[in-house]
Amino acid sequence: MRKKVSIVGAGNVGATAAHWIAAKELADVVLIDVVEGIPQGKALDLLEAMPIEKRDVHVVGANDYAATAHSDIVVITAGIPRKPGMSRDDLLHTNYKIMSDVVSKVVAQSPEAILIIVSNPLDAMAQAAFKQSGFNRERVIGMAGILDSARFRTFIAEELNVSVENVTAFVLGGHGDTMVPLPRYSTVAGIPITELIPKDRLDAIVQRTRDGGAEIVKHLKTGSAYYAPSAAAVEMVEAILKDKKKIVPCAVYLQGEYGIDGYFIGVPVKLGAAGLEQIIEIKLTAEEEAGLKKSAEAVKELCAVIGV
Ligand code: PYR
Repeated sequence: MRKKVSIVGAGNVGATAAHWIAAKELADVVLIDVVEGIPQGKALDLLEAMPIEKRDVHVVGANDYAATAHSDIVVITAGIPRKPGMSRDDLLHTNYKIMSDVVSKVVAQSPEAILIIVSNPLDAMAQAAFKQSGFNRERVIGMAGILDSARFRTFIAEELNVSVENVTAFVLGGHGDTMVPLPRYSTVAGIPITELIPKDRLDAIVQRTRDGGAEIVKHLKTGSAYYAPSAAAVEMVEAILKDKKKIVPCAVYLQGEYGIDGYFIGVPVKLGAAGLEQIIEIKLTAEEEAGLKKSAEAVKELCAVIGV
């Protein structure tokens, strides 16, 4: 039997995630949204692309969560995106209300599922979903680090005119202005980028990575990024469904790792069939550690506002 992935939120991120999952033939997909007709229409349209793409997966849209029953993974993208001039944190109250409602409905239908949280502000929304679901931490994982490091990798590949395949990069911390790109652990064909890119250029690339989401919002004006965010979420889906044991940066609930206790923050993890299978603790310099702590403080403040 094929695996089943439900995606909550049939906006740009959700619908594009459905597209990547179907195009990669990873699982049957259920697209859910409160707006009547949108998930049904987008799902049917995507389903009708399958003969052309030669992919045997079923795609269905619905407003009722009954359609999501017994999902292996539920990707939650529901919520409002930011507009120019807004920070992700400005979405806190609205998206928290939506997240609480969504998680209770998802959990009722799929008590065994793994949740991938995409809604912003990411780390606080992951925390809210974790608390509301009552799931263990292995089954609630936030998507941010893969997206942030993909932006970092893009800019490094452009700077050096090399294949994106040659570039690995790590970005830790919260998905916000306090994220912590780690040039020391970022390489091109195994060579640390600190050996390849002069400091002033590297500083500019790091800053552009931090502002990567805002740069897209500024262009789009009416919404935020969705191709790269959805591709990042689907990399997580694929790693879990295929039990790949893949090491990627994700937001997970820390219990003392990196000196942080009781909050979601982006760190390197191993993803496999059980979801979060391991948190990888790497040595950080004092400056990097301070960056991560500062990031955790920002997440803590947001969580305090919504009481999670
Ligand atoms: C981003 O583009 O970074 C979002 O958080 C959507």
